[in-house]
Amino acid sequence: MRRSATTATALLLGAATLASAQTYQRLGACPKLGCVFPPDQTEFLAGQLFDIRLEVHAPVNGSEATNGVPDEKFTFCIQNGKGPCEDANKFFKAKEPTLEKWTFQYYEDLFARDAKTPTVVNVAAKAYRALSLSQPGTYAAKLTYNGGGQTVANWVVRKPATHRKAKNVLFFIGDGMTQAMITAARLIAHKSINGKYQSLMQMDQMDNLGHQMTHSIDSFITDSANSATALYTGKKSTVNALGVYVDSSKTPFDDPKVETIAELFRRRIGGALGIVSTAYIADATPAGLCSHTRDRGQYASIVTEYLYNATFLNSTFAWPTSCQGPDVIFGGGAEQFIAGKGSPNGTDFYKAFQAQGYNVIHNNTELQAAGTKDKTLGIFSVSNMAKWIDRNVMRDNLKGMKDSPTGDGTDATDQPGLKEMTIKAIDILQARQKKGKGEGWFMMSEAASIDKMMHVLDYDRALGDLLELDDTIRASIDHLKKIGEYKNTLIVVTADHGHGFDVFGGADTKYLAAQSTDRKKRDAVGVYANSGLSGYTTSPGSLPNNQTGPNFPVQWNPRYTYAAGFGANPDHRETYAINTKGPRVPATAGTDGTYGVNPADNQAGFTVEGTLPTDESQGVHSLTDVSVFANGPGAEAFKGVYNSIDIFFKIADALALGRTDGH
Ligand SMILES: *[C@@H]1O[C@H](CO)[C@@H](O)[C@H](O)[C@H]1NC(C)=O
Ligand SMILES: *[C@@H]1O[C@H](CO)[C@@H](O)[C@H](O)[C@H]1NC(C)=O
Ligand SMILES: *[C@@H]1O[C@H](CO)[C@@H](O)[C@H](O)[C@H]1NC(C)=O
Ligand SMILES: *[C@@H]1O[C@H](CO)[C@@H](O)[C@H](O)[C@H]1NC(C)=O
Ligand SMILES: *[C@@H]1O[C@H](CO)[C@@H](O)[C@H](O)[C@H]1NC(C)=O
Ligand SMILES: CC(=O)N[C@H]1CO[C@H](CO)[C@@H](O)[C@@H]1O
Ligand SMILES: [Zn+2]
Repeated sequence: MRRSATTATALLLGAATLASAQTYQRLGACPKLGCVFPPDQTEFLAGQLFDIRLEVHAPVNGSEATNGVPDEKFTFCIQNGKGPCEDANKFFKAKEPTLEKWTFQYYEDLFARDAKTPTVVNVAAKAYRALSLSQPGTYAAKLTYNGGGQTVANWVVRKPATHRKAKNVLFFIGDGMTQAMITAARLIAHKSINGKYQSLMQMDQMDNLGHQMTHSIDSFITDSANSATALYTGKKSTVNALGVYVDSSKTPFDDPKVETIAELFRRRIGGALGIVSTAYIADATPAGLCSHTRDRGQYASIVTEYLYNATFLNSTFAWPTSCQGPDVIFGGGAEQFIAGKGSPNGTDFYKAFQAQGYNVIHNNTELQAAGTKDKTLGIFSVSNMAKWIDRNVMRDNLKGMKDSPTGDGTDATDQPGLKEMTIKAIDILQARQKKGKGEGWFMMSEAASIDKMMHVLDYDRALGDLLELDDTIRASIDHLKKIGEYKNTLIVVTADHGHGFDVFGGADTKYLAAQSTDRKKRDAVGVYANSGLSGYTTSPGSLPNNQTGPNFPVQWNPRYTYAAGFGANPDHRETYAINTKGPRVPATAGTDGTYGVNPADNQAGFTVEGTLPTDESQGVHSLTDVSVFANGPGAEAFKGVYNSIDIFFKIADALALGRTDGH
């Protein structure tokens, strides 16, 4: 999908054309020695705030070697349509930014990595902060350097919707969820007679269906951070980046920012904002709504940005927009709040939230009892929250985790599920929204462990959490109908990327366990005619609390299970039976530090050789497009095949967040 950034090919740079298809890049989205961020192909919502970063690179050695002295006298102008290219300071009424200089290193390829010969690059750079373009149209941002070399970024400001269709937006993200997983979940949770399902998933029954392409800006596989950036800002970015483009400087906080849908909703409408996730709350998918850093691992900064803003973190990088303290934050991740752990400055960050007027709660009992008047922070566990299967079917697995969100070392045995969190969040947002112009709310609700359990090849737990997401969507629709808000609410359900998971047959787990060789164990797999029928929907199983239907399996460990595989896996063993002792650990590190079969995992199974580099302990994301389902006002726009960034524009248009007066 990438196009060369310029029409006037760099005569002066001659041989310095770098293939961008390689493993390592000098700087993503900057194929030439002059870099403009936002780069070529960027699209903006009218009035959306963004920073600009300009860099001129002078490699000291390697295949693009120069004299090593970056041009500090580069110029930058903006052309609107067919008009003249106006100096950027004048165009944006900005003052001349200060020149910055730094040096970075990168490996050109795997040979250079093995030989430990990095290429060294000297950089001259400038940054403009918090600009916006309010007039729809085309723009060419032109960086001229090295005596005539040019990098051109073609930008488009889309024509915004002027009429607000949706009062509320409920945005569900099934992290890592693919159609193959939805199909598998349907198979185990919904009864079928002679090939016909007797009930369907809620996702199967949505009004509009689309597909979105999840690629990163500079690689074709994405992670949850840069796909969150695409979904929430309408801008592609780089792996690990939240609400920024990635520049080459060292600090993870000075990268050029872009305004998110949550910030726009707060700034433009002033509506109520909710963030719900079953992950630790500083994880990428929730963090992407309010954070601006190229390193998703900056957890303390991420929770600080929930409460305050990016300017609070470093006033040098002025950013006049923020989530303004969301009305609801529910999830795991107590380690970023408990004093002395990973909290900001090691302080008690629960107290910091309380000081800003938050009601702070820690378990499902408190969640159910909570009023709807106050801003509410619900942190229900250390790290990721417990999986649906362990909360509902195999509750013994909650014991001994020592993951109480209070940090007292006890077990978090009273955790709410995604459904309980989402319904309570709706009630709080509903109560806290303003009257008149500022009415309405925006909520993102994430089923995080579809992804987390697919990573560890624990397919059952991933599908359990997928079914919980489906149950949450169903319950949310019912609840919105009950409170009279269904017709006012745009509901969008999608994923941020996929995993290479699919079901290819059935397995006789009893026969498999009884065989003594790997090759004979594989005989237990039934393909085509021998795949059989779903053993999960027919009779109750032998585990406690196993009657978990409707819309869930009535048993999780039938003799005849589904046989599933993964497109990208470490060495591991398969039994095709559920892990009854809690989430799976498929591979562990050997004495040389590389990953192989975990000796304790699936001991009755056969070995499947890995397809990934041996430093990967888990499965990884895959290329597939992911589905989008939508109901409610503005939902028709979600039909068809489009890019991840279009989701941002479709939601922004349903809320009429684009403004041509620039304010
Ligand atoms: C570039 O120079 C640095 C510093 O002298 C050196 O460590 C590195 O190996 C060189 N890289 C290449 C590709 O020659
Ligand atoms: C803010 O950023 C500037 C520029 O990178 C840096 O010099 C300064 O130390 C930062 N301040 C804090 C408090 O991190
Ligand atoms: C950032 O948060 C601080 C602390 O609440 C506040 O004083 C400041 O005005 C905020 N700045 C912006 C630009 O929102
Ligand atoms: C951390 O401490 C520094 C220095 O005391 C202070 O400027 C900063 O605001 C604190 N950050 C948070 C998130 O409390
Ligand atoms: C829920 O949290 C409250 C307050 O921390 C505590 O008193 C109560 O015992 C907890 N309930 C359960 C069931 O864990
Ligand atoms: C709680 C529950 O429903 N347990 C059932 C699980 O399945 C066994 C075997 O069918 C039943 O005996 C239990 O009552
Ligand atoms: Zn993932």
